[in-house]
Amino acid sequence: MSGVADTPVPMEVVDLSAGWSFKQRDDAGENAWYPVKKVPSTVHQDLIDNKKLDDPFLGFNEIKAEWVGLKSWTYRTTIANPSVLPRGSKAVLAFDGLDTFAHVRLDGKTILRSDNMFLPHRVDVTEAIQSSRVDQDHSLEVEFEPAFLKAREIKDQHPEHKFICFNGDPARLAVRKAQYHWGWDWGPLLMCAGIWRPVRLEMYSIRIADLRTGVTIADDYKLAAIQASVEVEGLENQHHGRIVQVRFTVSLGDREVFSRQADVTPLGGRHKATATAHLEVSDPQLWMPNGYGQQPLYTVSVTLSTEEGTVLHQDSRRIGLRKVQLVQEPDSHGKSFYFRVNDVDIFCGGSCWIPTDSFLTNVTPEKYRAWIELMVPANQKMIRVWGGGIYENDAFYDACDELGIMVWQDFMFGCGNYPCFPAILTSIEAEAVANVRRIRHHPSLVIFAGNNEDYQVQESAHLTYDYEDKTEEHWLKSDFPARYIYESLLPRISAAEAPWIPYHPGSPWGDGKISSDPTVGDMHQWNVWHGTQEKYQIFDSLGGRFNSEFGMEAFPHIATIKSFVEREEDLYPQSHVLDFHNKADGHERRIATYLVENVRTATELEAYIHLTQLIQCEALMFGYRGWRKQWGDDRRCGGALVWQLNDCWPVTSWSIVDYYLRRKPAYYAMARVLAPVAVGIRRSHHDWSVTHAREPRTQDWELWVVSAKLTEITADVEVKFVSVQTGLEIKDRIVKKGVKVAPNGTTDVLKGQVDNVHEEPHVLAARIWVDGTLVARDTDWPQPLKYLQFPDRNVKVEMVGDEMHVSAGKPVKCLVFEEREGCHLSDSAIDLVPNDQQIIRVRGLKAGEPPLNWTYLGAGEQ
Ligand code: BMA
Repeated sequence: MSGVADTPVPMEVVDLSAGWSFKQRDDAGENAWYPVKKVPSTVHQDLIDNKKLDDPFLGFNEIKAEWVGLKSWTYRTTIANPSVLPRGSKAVLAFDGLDTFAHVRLDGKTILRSDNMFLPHRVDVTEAIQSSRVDQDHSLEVEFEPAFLKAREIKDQHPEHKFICFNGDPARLAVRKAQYHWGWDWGPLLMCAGIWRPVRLEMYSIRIADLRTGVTIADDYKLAAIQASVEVEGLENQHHGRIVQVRFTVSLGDREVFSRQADVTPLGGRHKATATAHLEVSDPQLWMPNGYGQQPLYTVSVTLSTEEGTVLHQDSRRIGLRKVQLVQEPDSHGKSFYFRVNDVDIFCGGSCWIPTDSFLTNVTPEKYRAWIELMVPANQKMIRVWGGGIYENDAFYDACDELGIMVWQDFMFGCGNYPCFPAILTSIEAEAVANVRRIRHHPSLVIFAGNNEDYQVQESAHLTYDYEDKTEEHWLKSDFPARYIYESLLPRISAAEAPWIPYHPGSPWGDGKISSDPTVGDMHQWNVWHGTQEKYQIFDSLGGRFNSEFGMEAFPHIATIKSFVEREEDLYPQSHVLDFHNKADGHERRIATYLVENVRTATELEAYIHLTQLIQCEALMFGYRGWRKQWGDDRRCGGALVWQLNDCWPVTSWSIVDYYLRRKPAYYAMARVLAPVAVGIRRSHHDWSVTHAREPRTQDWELWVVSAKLTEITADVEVKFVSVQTGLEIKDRIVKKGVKVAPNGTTDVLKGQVDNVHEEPHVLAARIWVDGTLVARDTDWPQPLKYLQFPDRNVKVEMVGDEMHVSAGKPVKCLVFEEREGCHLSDSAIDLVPNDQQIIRVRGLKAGEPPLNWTYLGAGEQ
């Protein structure tokens, strides 16, 4: 290495994404190496690209891919020798993520061994770079050992621990790697390995190692203060007494709104220093969630430069100015659990998120954006990053910031009793610090939760837990040691690194009570589908203070099914390959149960898809609609997050949008009940399938309006009573004008009775107008739907420009339009009653293309 410079020089970054090849570690010879398109990558995709592996998403190929996860793999590249590494400068290899048991060698010498996928690494390689000749390139090699086998080895080394879990091999608990790689009840077992996040070589004399931005907003919202601080590495490399200048700026778009110079103060040791600044934004433009305002994003930048103005390093964070509170206060229902943003209470209707591909490196920033964009018109406010996946990519949080989707972030522990041996605790601590630091500035991030369902595992396996025992030593020695992680380690880290983000020990967590306690904390309500398999019509009565999981499976789109079914003859609902692409315990029974309880079932595939999707639609509607109503009852329910928004491969699961981003009908049903102003109508439930159940003589019904508006609105409301058989109104409609609708709450408007003895089966059809505009509808049907007849519905769908005008002569349940590639519908999965034409806007339908197909419940009946 030659070239000596004694003035500090700007940081230089060499991207190391190209020039890689890989091989099975034990294969010898140059022929064993195959090219890698680009790093980050995963070994499965690299094998597919080289035609050494059939696409594991097709048919039964997942099984054929098993060997990949049982082998060791080596990746290599060369790094061109940098021409100049100035005196006093450093060379660092930065690995943002290695999956998982990695052994890294530079020029044949070990420079790093790592065993935590979630941990970034920085390795000082100055000596190796400096000691080489100018014309000598460097070889970089990363070898991955099979995590599946390593996990079992580590597990065996810890007989003192009870490895218990739901989903996957219990050995997964011993390894810090995305837990869903071990297979989940919606995902294949594909044990990835590889350089899954960027790698680069950095050369610098001085660097911003961390930038922290804590925002506080004055009570009157006239001023936002940003407490900004940086950690500076390499201050000792200043040459000839040159003073490094630190400058902070805040800008909005191109406009700089504040700037400040700061001094660097050494931090004890020789290598670290800090600089802090108090930055101010007057008349701040506030960041608000989707539907409540805009999402202005300010940039806080920091520049290190020499006295002469040479910029040595720059870094920035894009932030939002907002205040977030998790309101947990004693109230008439127990203890509240809801979010308040800039003093506005927000009902968090939204979704849970799983890693959106089995092969994480295939998810582009555009794809992240497309996923989050789906949530916006669907009136969703929150997404929960579930603990069995990953701390998501920056692009995910960026999209949430830009679109106003609040993020609930679990730490990466899921459905298990995690061990706490010293090495894993050290690793978890480093992982938590690194990831909290990486994502804490995102305004969308509103809560950290310690884990997913680990307290439920503890409860079901009767592991030691005494809430009153606050001695951490006892926790660590108990058979539920991870309590230490969730109640001591992680809260400490989040308080130190991101005190502005509320921390919650688990999802769910009952604050010392059982995690399913409905009076406190959040809750996962799985007694519809799993558990006691209740009827979904009573979802609202099963909720807690915040329902962070609940769901119902539905088949994906027919095109998605056809993407993995290789033989025409397997295109029937119960075929082996369709069952294989459903990983949920007892799925045949459960789908069948909910179908036979509610609808006349079918055997033809497309009809069956529609039925399962209709059931999902109904189930989620019953959940969200009822829980949103409770929001107005002293915030009895603070939010509901469906399990799950997305899929990681083509599968039948609880997702509301499938792997190829094709919406299932439930997506639309949710959007309707989460609309800013929505009307709800329902008759009381009767359980028709309990022994000797008779239809009750009468059923009460009620009509209410929910509003997310922050001021009172005046509305007109109407209810019609429409015979299912004839389509005629069986009694006088009720119209109520000038209803005062409470802001950000629920208003009860009408009540009545259905007389099952003297009245024929009929639909309660409600509509609401605000300022003369029809804003929402709801219909309530006699249950179960299977007892109803649907002949001669006389459905008409007329294309008028880019609108579909839809009407029917008799009540129609769940009219679903085809989801065609490239088309966006303003609504689907609608119910219709006579004399109430509905208009659906279609975006993306090209001229000359045939109109969209559609179907509805009982469409085939004569
Ligand atoms: C929840 C989740 C997942 C699981 C889902 C469906 O408990 O946390 O672990 O996939 O249920 O069973």
